[in-house]
Amino acid sequence: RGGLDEDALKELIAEELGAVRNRSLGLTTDVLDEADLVGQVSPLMSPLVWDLAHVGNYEELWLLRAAAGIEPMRPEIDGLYDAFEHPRSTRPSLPLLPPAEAGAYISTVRAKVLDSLEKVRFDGSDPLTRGGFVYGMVVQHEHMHDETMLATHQLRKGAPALLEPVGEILRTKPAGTEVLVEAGPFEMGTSDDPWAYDNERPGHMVDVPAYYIDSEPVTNGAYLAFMEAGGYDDPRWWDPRGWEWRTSSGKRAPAFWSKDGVSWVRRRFGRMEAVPPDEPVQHVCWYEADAYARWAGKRLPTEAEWEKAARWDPVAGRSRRFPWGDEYEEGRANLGQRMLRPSEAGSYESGASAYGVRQLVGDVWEWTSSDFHGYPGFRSFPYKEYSEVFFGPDYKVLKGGSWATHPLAIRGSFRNWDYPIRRQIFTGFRCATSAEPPGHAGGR
Ligand code: AVJ
Ligand code: FE
Repeated sequence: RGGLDEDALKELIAEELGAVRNRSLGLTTDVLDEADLVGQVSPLMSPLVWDLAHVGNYEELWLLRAAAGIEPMRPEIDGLYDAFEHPRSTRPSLPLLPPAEAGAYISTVRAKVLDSLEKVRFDGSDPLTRGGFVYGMVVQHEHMHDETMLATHQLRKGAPALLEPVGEILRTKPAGTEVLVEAGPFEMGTSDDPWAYDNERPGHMVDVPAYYIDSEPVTNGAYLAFMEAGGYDDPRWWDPRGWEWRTSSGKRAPAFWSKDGVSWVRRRFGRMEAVPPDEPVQHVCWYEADAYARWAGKRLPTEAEWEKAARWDPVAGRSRRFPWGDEYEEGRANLGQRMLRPSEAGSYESGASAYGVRQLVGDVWEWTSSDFHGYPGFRSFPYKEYSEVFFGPDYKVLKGGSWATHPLAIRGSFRNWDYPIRRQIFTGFRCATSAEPPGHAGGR
């Protein structure tokens, strides 16, 4: 992106559009039959054929109509694929394009996009097209929906549809240590990342008191200790709304876990397996993460604490794009659906942040204690419905991306958000504690 001339950037965009489309097809029409594509596995998720046509419709709205000034192809279907007009639970009853028609529609859109790409100027005064921003937005959007489609696959019952790639970078140190981040300011968010979303902007200095943060995500084994200590039965550990969720839902384990005799097993993409103790726990909601942290004598990190541990380089006095530096590098994080699971906690030494904290990017999204709000000076761009309409106390911020997140759709400044009861996403957490202020008797 930065440093590329316009032609090279357009070539990269065309390549990435092709790559993300291959990924989308590999999660839909390449691997599932018509019934699986139009069916709904949960009221929380869209039928996969909705996601497929929706990414094409979004691409038509932004890259054909807005960026290239091309007339609407099928304005009569816009409403069907407007996420605000129709909540997920209602989508299977809509007159959606059947899979073959959806496939034809999105590939026609794509052909017109590639055709118009050379005519769109990236150096004009319009911030939508400047630096190729809107193309980056559309590539990221399709990758985000691919991760959502993976969550749909995970919820789906029946024979496995996805092949699991092999090859894993294993941990080089045991989990369970924490790192001190000294008090002081750091730059949160960004003002110059060309494909950053509005909610990541503007970059601004935030002063953070000293704290300790876990050097890896909380593992299944550690979470199991909380379960075995009666954590799900003790209201002391739970936020009052969390206790309400706990008792009304009847949940007593992460999603997809069940007991097989005396041991815990999980269903993962249609296969049953023992719960691996050293893997980061995933499919826990914010209330479960919050309760675990309190039981452990800790708390969830704030969004600022998470981001400082991930991005701040105290020697250079600047924030990095990724924990290890400014460029994405293969092998430093478990991203992009290389596997269908997180790597063991303690892996990716080469992906550690300046503070020595591992797996902040990749493996599992991480719950933070923070509500989703705009930064000081926030300006919605290019549309309010991407993030601004979600600001407020209802959503908690998630950071870092998961094994299912594509590298182009994640960076240290990226902000995700969801309701505190949600468990179908690929989310875990790590804990933090406040460090004693200097002069405080006792210390740690
Ligand atoms: C940023 C993941 C919360 O999936 O609801 C997709 C992304 N925005 N289409 C979502 C999004 C529009 C969004 N999240
Ligand atoms: Fe969308």
